[in-house]
Amino acid sequence: MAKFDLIITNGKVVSASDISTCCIGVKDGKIRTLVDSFDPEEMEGARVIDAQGAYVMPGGIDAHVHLCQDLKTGPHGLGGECSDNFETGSKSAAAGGTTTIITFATQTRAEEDRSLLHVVKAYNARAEATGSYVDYGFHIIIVRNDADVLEEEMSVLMKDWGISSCKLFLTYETQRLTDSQLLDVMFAAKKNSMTTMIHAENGDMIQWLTVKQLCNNAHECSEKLESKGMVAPYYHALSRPPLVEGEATNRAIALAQLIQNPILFVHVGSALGAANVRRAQTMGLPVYAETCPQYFHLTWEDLKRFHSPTCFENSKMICSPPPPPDTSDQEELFVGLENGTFTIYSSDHCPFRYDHPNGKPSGVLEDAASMEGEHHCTGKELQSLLERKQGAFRLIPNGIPGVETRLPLLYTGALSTGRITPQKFVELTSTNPAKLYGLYPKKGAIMPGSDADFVIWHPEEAFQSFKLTNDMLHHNVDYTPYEGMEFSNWPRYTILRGQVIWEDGKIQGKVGDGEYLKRGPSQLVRGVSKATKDPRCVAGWLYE
Ligand code: DUC
Ligand code: ZN
Ligand code: ZN
Repeated sequence: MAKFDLIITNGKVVSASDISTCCIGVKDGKIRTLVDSFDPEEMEGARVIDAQGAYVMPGGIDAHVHLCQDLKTGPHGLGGECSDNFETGSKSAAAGGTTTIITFATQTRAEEDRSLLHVVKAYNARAEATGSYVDYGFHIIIVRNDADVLEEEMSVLMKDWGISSCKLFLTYETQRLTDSQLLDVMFAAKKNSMTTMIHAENGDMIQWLTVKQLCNNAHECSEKLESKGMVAPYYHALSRPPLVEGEATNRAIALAQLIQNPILFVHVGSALGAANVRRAQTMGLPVYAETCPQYFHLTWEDLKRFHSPTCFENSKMICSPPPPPDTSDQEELFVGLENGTFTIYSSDHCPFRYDHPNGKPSGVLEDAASMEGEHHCTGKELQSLLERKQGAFRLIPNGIPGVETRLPLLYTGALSTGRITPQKFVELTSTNPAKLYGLYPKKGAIMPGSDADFVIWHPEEAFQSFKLTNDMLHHNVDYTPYEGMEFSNWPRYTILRGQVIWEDGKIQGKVGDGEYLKRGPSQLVRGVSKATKDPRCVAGWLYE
């Protein structure tokens, strides 16, 4: 019997701390050994991949992916249809070097969604309906604070499902929690060793800046974006200036500090948000942050790129929080990548089709006021309708695709340019997500005993940079926000538990190869510093 199933030679093997030129032996889906070289007889019967001097990294872990999810980001619970299911989304992940994704089971305020266990079972059925090309786990989004449910079900989610993280919103009419409700859920999370993920945007600030209201004498206030007719997609960014994230991060940090709850800010997109996180970390608080490619590769300028008062095209760039105003903000975010402010780098893949009635146009089509006197339409008619409706950014679902482009964008924008080291690349994209979400060292490591998940890049000197077009991607979305962007490398092989699932531009894996991952508590969170136990800041007695 062959000693190894797979051998990788001639790689620059990168961990979160080191780079070594060595060979890797894999058997039964696990890494068995790292050695200088193998004897010829040890290699008999094994598939040998010659990495040709390229980087060999642990497979990417994308801890923020939306698949098969009801995404109600608009007013009155309006939202689009998530266009990727587990099959298409995970195929796209594999083609972009990612071997593990974590997606969101989502509670709603509907009565049947009171039970989190019900929500997770229903969501799991969606995953099982197709299966996945890569391994996957779930976060849970919690939008209500029912005491009995939190008391009885959080522990079951942890124990039976290995769901060790929950996401909470400070914005969106149908999802946001008040400060007191946030404390309720955070407290339950803390008691169950679950990591709390926070979407930090101040919903009231957004609403106030955007929506026309009746002022005194029943006159409409004329100052707000919608009163001034500033409703094209570009104004989505003006409705969410960096201060919106700045206020919400500070508030969530204070709430979490009060009850000593570790938190992770998802999709941090502003220099101000990053600075608030940094300050909390310097105080010794267990505050972590995620950022995403869109905050390094898009700015307000991109939202203006096709901008005209009636142009819907920019809906392709609408995500929340929006991209930062300009490149000076991006410079500060790059510093946060290198200095540890950002713990993880995820895609926030949130796929809506552009030219589809259930995609980016869905909110406009569903909104009674917008559609008064109109008939429903598709295709070309749809575009002209949307232009007449001036885009109406409040009705456009928030989110852009990116699970496949996540690693190549970081390679091109930060590793190739020397802004981050290869080790930092691995830390942000694989090792830290594994530790933060309780998957380490099964995932996120190249060590004997770890799952044999790898992304192997092209040797740099042999790779011809190229311009991306959406038809190269595998998601079920009809656009990429990075159309035409030049890429300096792309994953050559993606390997899941010893099996090559992507090779030289072709999918080799099968849907169903991916397995569900039960996760444990965060392995990053440690004790809190003495300073943070001061009763002037912390209600430590809660735990006595
Ligand atoms: N939050 C996300 O995490 N993704 C897309 C939309 C949103 O508000
Ligand atoms: Zn969010
Ligand atoms: Zn998201």
